[in-house]
Amino acid sequence: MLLSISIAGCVDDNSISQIPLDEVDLNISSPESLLNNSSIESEINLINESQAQIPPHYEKSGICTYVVDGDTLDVKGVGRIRLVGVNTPERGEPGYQEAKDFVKSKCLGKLIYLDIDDKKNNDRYGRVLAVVYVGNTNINAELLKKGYAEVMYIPPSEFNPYSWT
Ligand SMILES: [Ca+2]
Ligand SMILES: [Ca+2]
Repeated sequence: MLLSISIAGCVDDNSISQIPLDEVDLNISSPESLLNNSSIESEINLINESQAQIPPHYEKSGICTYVVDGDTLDVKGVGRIRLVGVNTPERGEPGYQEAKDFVKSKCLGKLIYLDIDDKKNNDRYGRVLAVVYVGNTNINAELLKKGYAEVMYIPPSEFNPYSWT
């Protein structure tokens, strides 16, 4: 009795205390159970990772349903978003397609988190000014870092895009 209690304590699983001692031994040494344990572990890691992939701060979220160009996209339930602090080339300008393709690959069909500019929620076209996150990746900053966009800093703004590069 004492022995079985101490083993249950080692394994750190109360349900095991119900299993006879020789069965516990068998399970631990069986390669199959090792395999199962590691797959459970990797599943837990996946869950932990996906829970960690959330931006430090955001006000709204939704699925990106359409990418207009490198700095403008639509989010279901929110509307048209203008990525704040950056500017990508307009249609017909060099780099337009590359910037758009990059944002499409990162955002289209994905769950997007929006950190909306607290100092100025909308631009003059009624688009929502925001930093777009996929997981905890700041897409506005990625556009700058990868050379798809230039800084377009229009104060007042909650964000300083110069701090992203
Ligand atoms: Ca633009
Ligand atoms: Ca905000």
